[in-house]
Amino acid sequence: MANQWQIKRLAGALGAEVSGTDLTTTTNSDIQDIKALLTEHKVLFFPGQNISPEQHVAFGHNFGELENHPNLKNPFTDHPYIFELAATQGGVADEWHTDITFQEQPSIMSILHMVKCPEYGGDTMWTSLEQAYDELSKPMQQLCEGTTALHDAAPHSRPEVMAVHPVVRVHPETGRKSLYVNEHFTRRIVEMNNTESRVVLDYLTDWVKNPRFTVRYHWTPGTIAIWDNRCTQHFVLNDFEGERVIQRVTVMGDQVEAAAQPVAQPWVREGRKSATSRYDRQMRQYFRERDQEAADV
Ligand SMILES: O=C(O)CCC(=O)C(=O)O
Repeated sequence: MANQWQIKRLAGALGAEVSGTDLTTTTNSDIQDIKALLTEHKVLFFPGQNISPEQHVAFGHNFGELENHPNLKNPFTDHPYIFELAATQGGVADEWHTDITFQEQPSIMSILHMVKCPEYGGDTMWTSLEQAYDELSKPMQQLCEGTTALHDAAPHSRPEVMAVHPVVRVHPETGRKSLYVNEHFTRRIVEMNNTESRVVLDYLTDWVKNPRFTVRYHWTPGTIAIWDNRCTQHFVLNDFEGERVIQRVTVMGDQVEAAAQPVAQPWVREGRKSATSRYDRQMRQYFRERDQEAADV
């Protein structure tokens, strides 16, 4: 790398802080360096940037096409490519998640600008889904690789917006495998019955929170964070008082590549409807719509 930036690793699993940069004046070669660093560290922090919303969006365009949030509205900033979370509006993402996995093509990366920081608290944590996968036992890895999972946008009051993704995805650049289920958006392992799915999903979504897989970042105003959304989850600590405002630019997604094909057909509940079959009905709806779309083509 030709740049004289200082790179400081922040944890064993992922995360590095980069200083000596100005993200408003990046060259093509700087962008290549940032991409390489992101592949290596999965989440990068650039303190002291203070860029305007327009400069933030212009920086984001270097990495691909941008998308606005499909479901949520901004409290303050009216810009088509900026998604804003403000604490006064209840915008605290304190459940572990990979962004917008309820879409067929979830975003590949996000660029966050910390605009207004609380005096204390409000740190964000990220976890490495590659390490989470690597440290599963072989039988558990095999079980996960042969399955897919249903995700939905219920946290945004839109449970009808759904996608099915492999439980283990492959990173298109590195070939590494990630455990791709999260407690915020993942509802059901498609090939298992509801009881089995609940136990396995609870286990996996808990497993990814293992502190050994994580990094925790304490913000200062003006810091930019960039993360690879294909192999990480994140979580905000809801332990602050006062205002916390962040703005996000989101780079559009790619098709999620499976580590293996599912070992079975979707598990469909036979017999009478039951109060316990909420996600069975949701799955049926998803597959009915998908089959209908295929028939219409
Ligand atoms: O507020 C943060 O630190 C993270 C925001 C977040 O969870 C998101 O942009 O998806």
